[in-house]
Amino acid sequence: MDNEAVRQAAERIKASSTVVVLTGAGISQESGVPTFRGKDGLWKQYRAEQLATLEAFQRDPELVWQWYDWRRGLIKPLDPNPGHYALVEMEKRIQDFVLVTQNVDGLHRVAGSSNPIEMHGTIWRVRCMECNQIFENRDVPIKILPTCEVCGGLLRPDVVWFGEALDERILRTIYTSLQKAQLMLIVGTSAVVQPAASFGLVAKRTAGAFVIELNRSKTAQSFLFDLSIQGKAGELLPQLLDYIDL
Ligand code: BV8
Ligand code: ZN
Repeated sequence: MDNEAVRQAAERIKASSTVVVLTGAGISQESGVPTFRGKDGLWKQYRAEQLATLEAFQRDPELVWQWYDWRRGLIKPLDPNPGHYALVEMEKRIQDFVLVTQNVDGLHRVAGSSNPIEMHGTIWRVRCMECNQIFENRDVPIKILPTCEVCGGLLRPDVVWFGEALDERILRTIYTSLQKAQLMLIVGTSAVVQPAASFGLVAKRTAGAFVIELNRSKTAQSFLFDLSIQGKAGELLPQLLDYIDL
């Protein structure tokens, strides 16, 4: 663990009043949630990109619902880890703090983050393919195939699939916060999936933000950022907080 880099990062965060944090699957890994592209990223030999699409769902809704049911069953008993909780504390210490997550596991909300922007939706909501009604649904197991209690239509997970556009309002909120960010913290993402993978550059280019990446390993974007610290989010974030509180 590069203590000097962590201390430097903490100094920078302490000196910032507007901070944007982007998290990916890496922040939930220590809670037991499999990441997408790591060795644990497969389910029955399928990759997320093959199942998390509208085409896959229309072709075989049972298979896609089996995958989501498996993930829901896996995630439901899991708890946030010290990395999630450190971000809850960090939010209390920073005047203008925005947390954007690519994760659909809902763990930032469980940890107590006040308003996590779940840009890819959440696995705990479903949406009717017919009437677009949205419901909170935490059934584990979930009935396969689940139907809408209003119109009887087929329900889908209320998440953003590959090839689907993100919610305009959510994107606008994110870009507005990136354009005024003094500092951006990018935690546990492989920076592969767009548009999230462009956010670090947007903050740098438009707001001159100081960008810090926390990840177990280097990513393709590490060279772009002001600080890239390797380590586990569940260890680095609490350490960052300790330095901030010094
Ligand atoms: C869109 C919800 C346009 C579903 C998800 C170029 C080429 C080909 C395709 C594209 C392209 N540009 C854009 C696209 C399309 C596509 C895309 O980006 N494809 C990728 C694969 C190239 N993007 C889209 O389709 C997006 N929509 O572009 O729309 C459009 C516009 C108008 C009209 C129509 C369309 C929508 C993308 C959303 C996909 N949905 N999730 C579900 O989850 O069921 S994405 C999915 O990947 C998850 O949300 C996940 O969070 C996300 C990103 O992955 P990561 O979070 O980074 O996770 P990963 O496993 O990859 O990495 C984990 C990292 O953590 C690693 O770096 C690891 O080192 C680190 N780590 C592990 N453990 C720890 C750790 N770090 C710290 N501590 C640890 N303990
Ligand atoms: Zn309906």
